[in-house]
Amino acid sequence: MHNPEDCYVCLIPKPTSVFESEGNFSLSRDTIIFTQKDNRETGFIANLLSTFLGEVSGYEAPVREQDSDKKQGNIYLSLKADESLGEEGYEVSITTDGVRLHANSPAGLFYGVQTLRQLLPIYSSETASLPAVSIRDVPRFEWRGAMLDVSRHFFGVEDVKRFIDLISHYKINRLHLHLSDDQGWRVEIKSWPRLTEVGGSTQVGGGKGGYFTQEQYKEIVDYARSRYIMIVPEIDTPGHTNAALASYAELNSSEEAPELYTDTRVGFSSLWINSEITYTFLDDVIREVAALTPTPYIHIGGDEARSTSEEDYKYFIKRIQEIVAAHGKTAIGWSEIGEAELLPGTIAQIWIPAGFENAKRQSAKMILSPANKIYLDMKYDTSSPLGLDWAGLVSVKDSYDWEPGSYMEGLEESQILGIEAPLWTETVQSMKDIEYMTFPRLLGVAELAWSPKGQTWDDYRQRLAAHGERMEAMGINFFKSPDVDWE
Ligand code: IFG
Repeated sequence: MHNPEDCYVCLIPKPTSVFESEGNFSLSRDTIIFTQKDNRETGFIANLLSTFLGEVSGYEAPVREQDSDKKQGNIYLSLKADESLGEEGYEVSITTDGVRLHANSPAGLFYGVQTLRQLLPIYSSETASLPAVSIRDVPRFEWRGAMLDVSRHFFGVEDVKRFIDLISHYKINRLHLHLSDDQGWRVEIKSWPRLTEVGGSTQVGGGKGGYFTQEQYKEIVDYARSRYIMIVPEIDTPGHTNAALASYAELNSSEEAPELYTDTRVGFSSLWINSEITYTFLDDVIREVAALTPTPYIHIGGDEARSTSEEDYKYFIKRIQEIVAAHGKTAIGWSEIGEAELLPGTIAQIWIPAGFENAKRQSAKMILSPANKIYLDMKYDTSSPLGLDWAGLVSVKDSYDWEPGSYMEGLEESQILGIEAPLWTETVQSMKDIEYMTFPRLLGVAELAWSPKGQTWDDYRQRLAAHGERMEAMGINFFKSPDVDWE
């Protein structure tokens, strides 16, 4: 059993700096949380902290608005902070008589509260307390992402919200939703209703599939935003499009709609590159998705377009970037888009080497998702009951023990926005399956994305060992990897 008092040694992601001092701050019925006046965001965050305190002390500290700095309580959330903390950093000081959390923005306060949560005991106790430490914490990368493929197997709003809650505990700030593929179209497009009526009606294995209505999609976006997670919608093109092609005959050069597809091959589908209806279709889709997603990015896929000629692919990628820009968004695409001319600002998500050199030559910003390191659908080992292994087996150690800043040959760290761990769901059918493949590998991704360069596997694996109990307490169905001496 890990001694909760020492929990500052088990924080994940590891903070920039931690200074321990004597004693601790005991929670009591007198504990009061003070927050900013008239600020809905900090009010939400203060209430989240109150909930976390309630989980371990049995009573939820009241939240009051700070009407002056005179000493009135013992937990303070303040938006007055050192500018060197940037947009997402925070400082927290815990002493025997109180907690002071400072950040320049609500996001920083949110991350500070997640750290406080990990400093609290795992289980409730009358003598719940926080260790006296002072922490200064600033993220290394701005893009700290996870991806959930809701196309191969569909996952509803409640599963996505749980996934958002769980990844938010580790300061992940991007959730890329893979909303369309050969096997399913998962977001309602009002101008092309058959995309979901037909294209959303099945999934891998032939099950009933499903889709998000626009209301449900907006509910997910709002839920993520209140946890400082940006939703990044992906409409995969020009390949991985069988669900759309099966929904509208006119989208096909043969003028015939193919059958719905419920197996797991890739690379056999392509939009009709040389027909204007394709661009009218995409303009409608991107207009509606952009209107539903108040975040700067739209992911257009671009991967495995094996049924699109090289010339058609380059022409297509140029046009779809123009459509995305016309709707005021920045395009993101998988590695291969580097083979086409990229608009300034377009981001390449590197999963395999294809396209990387040309994307680098065009000075594109990159998100690193190396399949042999952080594809969460890769088996942990030969005994994994789920997952694939085309990129190799990816143990907990493999997914942690690499250095993003120097992983890609000749890529400057300044060109790297950050990293993102995709979970493809060909073999993943339930929330329990999602948790099994995602945890604990995502904790290592979160640390690589947030913590200062130079952490070591030996130090991390000890902190991770203490998190087994914490993940169990959260009901997470995580893989008890033999790489870790779980406590
Ligand atoms: N590659 C495909 C995914 C998925 C994956 C499974 C990318 C960008 C293999 N494209 O990864 O659709 O099938 O590991």
